[in-house]
Amino acid sequence: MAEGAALRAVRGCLAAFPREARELGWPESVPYLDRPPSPLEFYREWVSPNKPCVIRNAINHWPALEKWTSAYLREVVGPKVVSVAVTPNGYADAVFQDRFVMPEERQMPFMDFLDIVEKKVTSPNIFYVQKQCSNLTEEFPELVCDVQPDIPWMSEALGKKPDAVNFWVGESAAVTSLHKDHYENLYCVVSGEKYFLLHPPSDRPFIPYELYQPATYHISEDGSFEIVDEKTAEKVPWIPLDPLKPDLELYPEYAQAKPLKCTVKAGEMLYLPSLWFHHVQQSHGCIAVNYWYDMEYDIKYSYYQLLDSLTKAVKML
Ligand SMILES: O=C(O)CCC(=O)C(=O)O
Repeated sequence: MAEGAALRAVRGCLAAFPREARELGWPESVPYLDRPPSPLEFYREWVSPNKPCVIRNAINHWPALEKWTSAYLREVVGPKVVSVAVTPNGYADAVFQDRFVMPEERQMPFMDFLDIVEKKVTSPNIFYVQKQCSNLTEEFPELVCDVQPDIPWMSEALGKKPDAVNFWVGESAAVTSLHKDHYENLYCVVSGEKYFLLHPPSDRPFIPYELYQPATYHISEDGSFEIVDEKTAEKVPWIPLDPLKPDLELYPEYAQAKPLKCTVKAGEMLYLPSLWFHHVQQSHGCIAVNYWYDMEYDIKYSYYQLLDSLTKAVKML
């Protein structure tokens, strides 16, 4: 076969693969479970087939659901200085002006952050408690007793404890741009709502990735933001596309991708499987805790790597 024909054949396979995978295995919408599963059931039905679901009645017993009012949070962690991501536009860790731009990580008393979220103080900027290195246990240990250190049926199913337990509190304008990671993610909403847009890993051929110079927002004396390059850091592969208003002229393949959308309400938990692309928004002041369990680097991971490499290779030609 001539090289051109071989390339067309590979392109055709890559274009057909997401649809075939969807027909074989992915749901049209994210299913709900009415109770937490047994470890075996969870592994068999959801983790192993890499399928998302929303689980109800799994965290009803958490004191956090009742306790985490503004008054309680102010009393318990109010004066404490914590890390808050600040951006001019709500996008922390996202592509902007041809850079991968990270937020200013501002150290501020948690109650000053709450004043901004509750609009007692006005700010033109967008604030999000979203530091992901297990910030619940590292920065908010006072709150750990109101949730669980891990999710027992998940820890048993996977035979390990979570790598990180993260605490998220944000303004409605704070957006997490489309990305994927290597965690089996149990995402629990304590108050408010989270809005997820998801793509299965098999949609990779339709999702653009580019390499970007990393940079960070720095606030200037006059309060405006400048974007400062992290000159010594390596380029970061990231998705430039906004799935809420995709530029289909630039990224025509994305027209064929079919995102799943789901709302996770207070008291519910989303199982967001490893390698799934996700874009996340929230209702104003939403509070959430999530558990990141490292994925198994098994054959599923290898197949994804192959799909990723083939997608990149055909783009180079
Ligand atoms: O809640 C968010 O804003 C983002 C969560 C997320 O991306 C993650 O846990 O991987």
